[in-house]
Amino acid sequence: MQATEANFDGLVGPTHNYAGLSFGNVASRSNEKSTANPKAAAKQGLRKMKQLADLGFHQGVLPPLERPSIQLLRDVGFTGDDATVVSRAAREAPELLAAASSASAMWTANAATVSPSADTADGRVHFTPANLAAKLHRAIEHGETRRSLAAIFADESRFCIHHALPGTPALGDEGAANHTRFAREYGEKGVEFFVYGKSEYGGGPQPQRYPARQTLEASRAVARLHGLADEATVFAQQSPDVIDAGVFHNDVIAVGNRTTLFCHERAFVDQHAVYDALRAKLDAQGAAFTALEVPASEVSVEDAVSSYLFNSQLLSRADGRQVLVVPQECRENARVAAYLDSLGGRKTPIDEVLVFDLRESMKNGGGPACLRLRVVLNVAERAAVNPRVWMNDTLFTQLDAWIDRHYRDRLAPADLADPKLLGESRAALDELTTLLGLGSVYDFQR
Ligand code: SUG
Repeated sequence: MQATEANFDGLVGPTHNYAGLSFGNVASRSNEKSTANPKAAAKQGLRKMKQLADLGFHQGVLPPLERPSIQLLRDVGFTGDDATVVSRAAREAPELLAAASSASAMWTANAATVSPSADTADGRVHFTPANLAAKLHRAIEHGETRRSLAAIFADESRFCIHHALPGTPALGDEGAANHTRFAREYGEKGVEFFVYGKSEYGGGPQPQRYPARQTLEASRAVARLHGLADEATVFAQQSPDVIDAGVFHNDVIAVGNRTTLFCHERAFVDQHAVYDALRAKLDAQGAAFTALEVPASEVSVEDAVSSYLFNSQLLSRADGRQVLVVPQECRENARVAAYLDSLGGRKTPIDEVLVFDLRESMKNGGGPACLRLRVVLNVAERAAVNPRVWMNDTLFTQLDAWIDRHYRDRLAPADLADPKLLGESRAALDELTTLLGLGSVYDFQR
């Protein structure tokens, strides 16, 4: 059946800030305590959505979560009315208030792993919200994420939204950031590629400096839940050295689309065996796999981490040409810019490069690919999605004005103690649920 890929970007929430919460994510740590601009962040993300929608791509929006999370603060023992909870947390445990206030749900590549209906045993699109167990500020996302997904993909005859895996280190799951789906055509049966940082029970190499957030055991669990066939899955380990160099998710070192894998030469353990496995399984589906590998002699792992070259979106236009969507940091790194400029002269599957300013998100380690969740949908499934979340001229104008009404243009870590932020954020989200037709997805609305 005819299908296309839709990208659902996370709308940046009103509490976007730099709290340095992600050890192992170089940008997050190096920008800790700098002052953020939530308004600019939300507009940068919105402009990417609009421009891609204008180019003819199916583009949806996922809402921010309720932050600060009063639920988290109550769960760790703060009591009183909501304003008292925030002010006590600010005084007694500012690090917990920072975790409760993170707008990290904007990186929807970590919202869930998604398998298209052509791949699953029951013919539905399967979603498993990621438990994000590695970091407190992210481990509190999945329950609310599941509610938003259920409000958007509500038709249970077409969509199956699982619960997150148990949130424990053995089953650490970071969602689609470590998952790529290959297929000749989106609507045909494909091969799902799961990349893990370590195996909890199977031994093998592990990073020494920074944590591996995704386990093989979690990846296998998601494949089982989604009813994926063994002959249509490949599991590969990320190189521990690159995790130690700041590649905290596979989507910082590799991106795939249809039959193309674009990656660094040091992305995986036993990289050529990984290509062989993908090639063989795609070949069995009648699809020809291509790896476009970037050598360290042209772009080092450090260049990849600072520029986010591979945290790009590789998108197929209707005419089959592939577009690479990169952050502007790629133009600011001379070697990466030279590599991108050379693409035209080489025979590669990338036909065009589009550059976006996503500076506010990038400073927390979130590039174009982090900001989007890919959902392959056939025509009937697309028609079953909550229609209000599709990006178009009207929604763009409404959201742009909504941001102007509700967002601050400065947010420093000390401002998280400001009790007014909670009310501002709730007012914004309350209006947003009406705009997007989401019903009462937030705790404060129930
Ligand atoms: O989980 N940064 C996020 C970035 C996620 C990027 N996603 C993908 N690669 N798909 C993270 O490390 C930083 C928040 C702070 O420090 O304030 C943060 O959570």
